[in-house]
Amino acid sequence: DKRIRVALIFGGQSPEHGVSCLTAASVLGAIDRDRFDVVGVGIAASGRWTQVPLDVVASYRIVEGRVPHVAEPEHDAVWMVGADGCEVATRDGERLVDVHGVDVAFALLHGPFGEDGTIQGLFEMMGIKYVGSGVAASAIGMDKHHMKVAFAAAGLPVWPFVVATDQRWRDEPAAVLAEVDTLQYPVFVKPARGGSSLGITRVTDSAGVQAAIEAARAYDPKVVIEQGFVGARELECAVIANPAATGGCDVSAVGEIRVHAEDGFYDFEAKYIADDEASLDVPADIAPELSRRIQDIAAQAFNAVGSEGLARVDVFADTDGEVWVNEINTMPGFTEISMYPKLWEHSGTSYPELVARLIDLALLRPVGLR
Ligand code: G1L
Repeated sequence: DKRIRVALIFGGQSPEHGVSCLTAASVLGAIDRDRFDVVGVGIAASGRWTQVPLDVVASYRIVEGRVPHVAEPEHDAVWMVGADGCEVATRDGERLVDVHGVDVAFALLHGPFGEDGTIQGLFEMMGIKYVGSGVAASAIGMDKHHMKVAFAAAGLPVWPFVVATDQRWRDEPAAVLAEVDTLQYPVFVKPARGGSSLGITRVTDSAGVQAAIEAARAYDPKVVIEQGFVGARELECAVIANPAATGGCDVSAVGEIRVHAEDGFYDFEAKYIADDEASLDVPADIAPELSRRIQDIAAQAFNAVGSEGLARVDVFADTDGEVWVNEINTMPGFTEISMYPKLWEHSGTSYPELVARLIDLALLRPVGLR
């Protein structure tokens, strides 16, 4: 068997465990099995790793509104064997299954306290190539504070925000609240490293800020408070690395998000699970110059955080066509119906092509220092 062995890793200890399983089923359905030999590696809610048969991965779907999950293993744990026989053993394994000679890992995981660059670090130590961003860019992409710092340092336009670190919130909450008051309301109070919309509150006046910060702190001790953008258009652009291209990446057509959630922002369900297309307009109905400006900002944002492989960049535009970068997602929703694949589909790259190209990009990268 000369095929390239791909470990498809999914589940995990994050609120997006089920989404990750659905994504694994999507990727498995699109991967070229003549070229790639896939091994399913599930991380159960307990954190235990287990090999999952591919027919089980293929069967993951929403049943009566419930997302799938990785079944808790009874005995299994997975050893992954990387370059030069580097191994990783995971928790509580009694009977260990060997997953030998993984050439490339495709980890469909993210979340606040686990996969924020950490699994990429594991791959680095094992000498396994992997799809997507490296340790630093993955961590920066999970942290709205560090992300904005990287954007600002690269000279990109960033909309006003305030950071409430744990230390500062405990030392001088009044100073934080005063700083938030320099923003215009409404503001959005968010856990800095939340991978989803959990813990986010829209606040319309200063009276509500403290409670919203406390609510966000239930998810992450670091909180960012972003000035709301009344009347802004929310536009998105997908980026994929292309070592041969000027700037090192290709950009997709620009899409526009139309908010239809009742509470006025794009919620968890709409973002990851909704199967209607009402949320995305591709291509966005915007002037060609605005589209080019957004694509240019997307490519710069990709490089500002040092992303590799892929990223989705979200921006705000006002009625005069001025653009601010809102955020980068180095692990964007990646089912066939997610924004990232949809943006590429409208730009002429199919979902199976995307999957193959991402794995090929991972294989191109050297193992070790980059
Ligand atoms: F590996 C990639 F390609 F970099 C990658 C990793 C993770 C792409 C997309 C994702 N996305 C997800 O894992 C998720 C949004 C489904 C979170 Cl659970």
